[in-house]
Amino acid sequence: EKDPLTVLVTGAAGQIGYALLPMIARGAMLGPDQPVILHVLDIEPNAETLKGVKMELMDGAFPLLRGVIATTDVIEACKGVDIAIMLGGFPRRKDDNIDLIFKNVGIYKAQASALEQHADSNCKVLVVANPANTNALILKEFAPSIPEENITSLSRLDHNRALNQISENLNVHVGDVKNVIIWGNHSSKRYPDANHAAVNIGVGHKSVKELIADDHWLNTDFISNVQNRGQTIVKARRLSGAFSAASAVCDHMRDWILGTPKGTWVSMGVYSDGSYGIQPGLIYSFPVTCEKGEWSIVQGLKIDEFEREKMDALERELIEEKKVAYSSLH
Ligand code: NAX
Repeated sequence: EKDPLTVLVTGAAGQIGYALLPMIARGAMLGPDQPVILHVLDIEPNAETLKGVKMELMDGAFPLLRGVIATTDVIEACKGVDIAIMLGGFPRRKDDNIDLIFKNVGIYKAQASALEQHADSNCKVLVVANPANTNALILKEFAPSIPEENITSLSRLDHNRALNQISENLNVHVGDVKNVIIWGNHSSKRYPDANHAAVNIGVGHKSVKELIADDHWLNTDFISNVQNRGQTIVKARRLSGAFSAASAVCDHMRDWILGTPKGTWVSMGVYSDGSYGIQPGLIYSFPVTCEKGEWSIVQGLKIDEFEREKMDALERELIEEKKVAYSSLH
C-alpha cells in the first residue's frame, strides 16, 4: 500500500472547501489507491464551521482518509504537508483583482513562510484564491526554498468552461474536446483560445477551427461566454460556483502528479521561463503537459496577431498586479 500523502486545504470552511474535501477523501484528486491525511485550515471566526466540516469528513468513513487535523494555526496546518491547496483569502466581490491584492498579499506572504519552514521541502502548491496568479507569485517570492516549479495557480476552471463551450457549440461530447488554452491571468480579461483545440473523432482528431461553422464565434461569444460564466452562475445560484472549481482543482493536481494523457495539454498558471516572450518569473497561465510530477510548457504553437495582442495585455496586467502587490508590502 502507498504511504499516505498529507494535503493542506486552506479556507477549508468556505464554499469550495466544502465541495473539495469529500472529493479528495474519495480519491478523485490523487487516485483510488492513494491514502491521504487532510490538514484543514481556516481563520478563527470560522473555527466552529471548520469543526463541523471535520465531523462530516469523519462521518464519511472514507477508506482512503487516514487522518484529519482541523486548525486555525497556520504552522500546525503546514507541518509535513506534501500538497497545499490554497483556497483561503478574501473572496472576489467585484471582478477586480487590484482591490483584492491589498487584502491578500499579507496573507500569502505569511503562509509562504509557514510552508517554507514546515511543509515537505518538495511540497506542491496550487493557489486558487484570487487574485490567484499574483497570490501564487507572492507565495513563490516569499518561499524561495520551495522549488519555483512547485508553485502553480488555477486556470483549470476556465479551461474546463472553454471545453464545455466548444462541446455545446459543436454538439460533441466534452470528453472528446481537448487542447484549448487559457493564457495569462485569471481576471476579467481572461483569454480562452481555441485556435489549437481539437476534437477526437473515432481514430484521430479534427481541429476545432475546421469543424466550426462560424469561426467569428471563436473570437467573440466563445471568449465572452467563458469570461462571464462565473457571473452567470452567481446570478442563477445566488452564490459563486463551487463544485466546478473543486473539480477543476482535482483535475489540476491529478494531471500534474499522475500525468496528462498523451496528445493532450492542459492550462496551468506556472512561473514563466520566457516562453512565448512572456516576462520570466511571472505566474502566467500556459498550455502544459505533465509527466512524473513535472509540468512543461507546450512549445512551438503558432501565435497569430489576435492571440498575441491578448497574451501581451494579460502579461501587462500581471506586471501591474505585481507592482501593486509589492507597493502594498512596503
Ligand atoms: P469562501 O469565501 O466561501 O471561502 C474562503 C474561506 O477562506 C473562508 O472560509 C474564509 O474564512 C477563509 N479564509 C480567509 N482568510 C483566510 C486565511 N488567512 N487563512 C485561511 N483561511 C482564510 O470562498 P470560495 O467560494 O470557497 O472561494 C475561495 C477562493 O477561490 C476565493 O478567493 C475565490 O475568489 C477563488 N476562486 C478562484 C477561481 C480560479 O479559477 N482561480 C475560481 C473559483 C473561485 O472563485
